[in-house]
Amino acid sequence: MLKILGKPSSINVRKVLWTCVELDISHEIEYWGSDHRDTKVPEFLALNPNAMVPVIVDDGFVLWESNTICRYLATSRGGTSLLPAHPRERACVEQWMDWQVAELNPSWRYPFLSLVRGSAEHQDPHLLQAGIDGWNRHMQILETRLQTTGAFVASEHFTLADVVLGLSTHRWFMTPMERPELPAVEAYYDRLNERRGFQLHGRNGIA
Ligand SMILES: N[C@@H](CCC(=O)N[C@@H](CS)C(=O)NCC(=O)O)C(=O)O
Repeated sequence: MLKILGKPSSINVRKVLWTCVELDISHEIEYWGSDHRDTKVPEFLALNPNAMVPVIVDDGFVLWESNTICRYLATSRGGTSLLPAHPRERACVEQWMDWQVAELNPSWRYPFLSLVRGSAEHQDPHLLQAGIDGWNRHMQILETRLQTTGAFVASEHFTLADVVLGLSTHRWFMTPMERPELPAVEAYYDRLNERRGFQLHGRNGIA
């Protein structure tokens, strides 16, 4: 059975858990990460030298990096609706997944650590405001995209891009800060709530 090492409170682990629901993949969770087992021990570092969750072990095959894991699960379990086979359709899904990890994710770091985690090192008001403005600017890019597709991020169909960006959208709504009105993002957030995986691992009260 697929083993997932991580904790359900981690946004990156939740990408994998939601993907498992979409693909109906049986799995077990081994609890690792802060508040659980320390990832900086040799046993874990042998699996992921970055000491981060999630990691999966699939019949002896070890993999880390949440977006890569989601893509692997889709390709190994026939999930072509989540990750299309057509090169251009697939590239579009991957583009938005990469945008999430490379652009959107770094933009929320300061405000998230400050306002949700209450980190003492992230309480400078100017840096906080700059962080909020940057995060909101990135969400405006998502708004414009969703206005174009009218439904989901890559196309009118739900894909892996919506797993990673749905969780990011949830974090944006859950963080206590000033947000611009983004009607297409709001409608998207409600549309995602029709999916069981999002109800279980996304919009469940955890930022
Ligand atoms: N780029 C990695 C980032 C993973 C990551 O940041 N994981 C965090 C939890 S969300 C972590 O392992 N933190 C250390 C810990 O919890 O011990 C991925 O997407 O898988």
